[in-house]
Amino acid sequence: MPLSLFLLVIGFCILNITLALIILNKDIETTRGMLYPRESETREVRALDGIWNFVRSDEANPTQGIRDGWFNDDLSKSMPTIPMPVPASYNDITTEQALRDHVGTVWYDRKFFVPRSWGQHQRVWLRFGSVHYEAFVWINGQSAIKHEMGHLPFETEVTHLLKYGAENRITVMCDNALIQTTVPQGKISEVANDQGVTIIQSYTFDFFNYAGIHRSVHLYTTPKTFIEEVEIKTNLSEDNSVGTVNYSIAVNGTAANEADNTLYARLQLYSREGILVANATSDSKLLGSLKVENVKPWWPYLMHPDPGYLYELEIKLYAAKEQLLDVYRLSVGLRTLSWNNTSFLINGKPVYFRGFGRHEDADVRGKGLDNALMTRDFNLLKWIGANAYRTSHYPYSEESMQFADQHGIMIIDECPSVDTENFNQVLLDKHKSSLEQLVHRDRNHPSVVMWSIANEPRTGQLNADTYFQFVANFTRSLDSTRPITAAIAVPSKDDKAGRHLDIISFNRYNAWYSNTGRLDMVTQRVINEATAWNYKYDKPVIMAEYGADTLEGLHLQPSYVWSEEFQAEVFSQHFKAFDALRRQKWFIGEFVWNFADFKTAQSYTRVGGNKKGVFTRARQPKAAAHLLRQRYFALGREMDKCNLPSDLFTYIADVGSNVQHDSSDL
Ligand code: GCB
Repeated sequence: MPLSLFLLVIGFCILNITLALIILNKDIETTRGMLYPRESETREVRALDGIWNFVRSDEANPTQGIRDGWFNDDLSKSMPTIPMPVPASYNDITTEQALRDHVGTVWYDRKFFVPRSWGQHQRVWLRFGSVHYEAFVWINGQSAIKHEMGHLPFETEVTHLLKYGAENRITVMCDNALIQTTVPQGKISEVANDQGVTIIQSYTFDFFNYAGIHRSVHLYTTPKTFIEEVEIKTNLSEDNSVGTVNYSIAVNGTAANEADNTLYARLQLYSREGILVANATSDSKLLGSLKVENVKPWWPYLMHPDPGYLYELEIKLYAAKEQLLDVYRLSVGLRTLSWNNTSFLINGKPVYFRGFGRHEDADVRGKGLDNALMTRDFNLLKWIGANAYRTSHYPYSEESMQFADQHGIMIIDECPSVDTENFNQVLLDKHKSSLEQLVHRDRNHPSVVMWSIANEPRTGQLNADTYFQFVANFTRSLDSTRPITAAIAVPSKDDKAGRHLDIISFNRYNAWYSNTGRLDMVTQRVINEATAWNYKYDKPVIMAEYGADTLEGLHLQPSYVWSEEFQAEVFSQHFKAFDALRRQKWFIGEFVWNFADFKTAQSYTRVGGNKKGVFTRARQPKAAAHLLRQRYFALGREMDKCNLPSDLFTYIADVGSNVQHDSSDL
């Protein structure tokens, strides 16, 4: 190569590296408050869920409602409204394609009464469980709060905006547009159609961009000076017999600003049976710890006969002279997490994850919180013997996190970064903010055992290294008690992010996206890829996604892609690989894609959505569910000596011990 060309190449490389370094690790705004709304002696909670009024804006004129001040009066005075349930995604509620595929802003409003009593000696807060993607909120025509980012809660004080003993109006504008600097990213373009031009939202992620007020809206009261934040960290003695609950409390209110140390907290910890097991009085910094003798640790499902054991922590905030200000209660599970380059341990015991990637998704309600569906899903998780799931590809409802705590289901808690590419400063700041909001919301859940900082980011790109170094280290600075992972799909040789993670997760679809239909090209490839990841980074490895689209009711023998037989056989070929890998201690988990069928954008590769579910969208098992159930319980039996359900194997024939299928086979 001539010298001038060589210098040019070197110059180009330096320029690229410099550009990569231009991403700065800036400080971001931190969340305050946001404790889950709970009633107590000092607090009242009221849900504003129900049927709201709804308007879809003109796509070509998304800011019309702001310019025309639709929030100043009832929406129905500005535009014809339709009824819209809250919580729910709005997309599938009507029969109109225009609403299903709408891009841009929509409006909601409703009226509500605030009791006269709320106007005295207390403060009132408005809290949204989540609105996707961006929300603007007015109370009685006055701006209350604005929040960007789906799947995460936000709240504001509305004491001064409310009319007490009178009717009030809440108005919400929600914008679902995703661009290159939103999390997740998308693209908006104008495309010619038969009527002229239309606006198209495109995105690379594989789930429908459901939007609207997805989770509950609450009004709640607090005293003037109140418990604003609680952070819990737990520990166990080496023999798991003595537990410690370290707490730190933050207070909001005038009394907190007085530098006279008059505030303190009394904490009481109750067992599940309601017996007081520990108590403490905080110092004036509202920090301290509780010691629990003969502790019952929090264990994952099937790892212990009494999984998901939770204590109740009662926190009472006092001012001088024993004046009780506020009471807040929360569930606490005591457990330890540790990890090294071969394993992940809970309470000192190595964990093998057997679970799912999931979605919050259902017919009609989309991503709207639905308690019936959530309860059914947890029953199915337990029926199938899973001990974990990843909240692919965004934070799930707070109610489901509480369920996971109670049932001992381990959560890999994922932020909304999916298919991230074109790394830039604005994106980095928002990505970090999504993790800050997530860690703040979920840090006290014993079920959360790992943070997932992204799904399938384009980690082969040049500045992925710097970008993920910042994201991973930032997450670690927020919580050093849990390991960090990301689900990666680039080949291990191209990846630049893994070195910043604690645990490597990879997604791969052998016999589906590669070598379609070839069941003989699965097992060795999975072994090779997992081994390559471990070899490159010397860290524990999880297969975070594998699977095959399966049309319920399609049966083909010999098995053929899309049939129920094929899904079962793809799983089985993976099981062989997982068992070979399990003998290498660093392989620590298998997650099927997906728990249930779910809706996606329209595509010729998707028949009514992604059909890789082990359960149908109506939450009924496909054939592979029964196979997976036998494996998950077999693993639980082998590793943790769990009991097997009596209906795990169906009676076949009394023809002697050679063909007997029961627990003695496992
Ligand atoms: C993936 C993605 C997931 C998709 C899945 C699929 O790798 O992480 O979001 O749904 O593949 O089925 O294509």
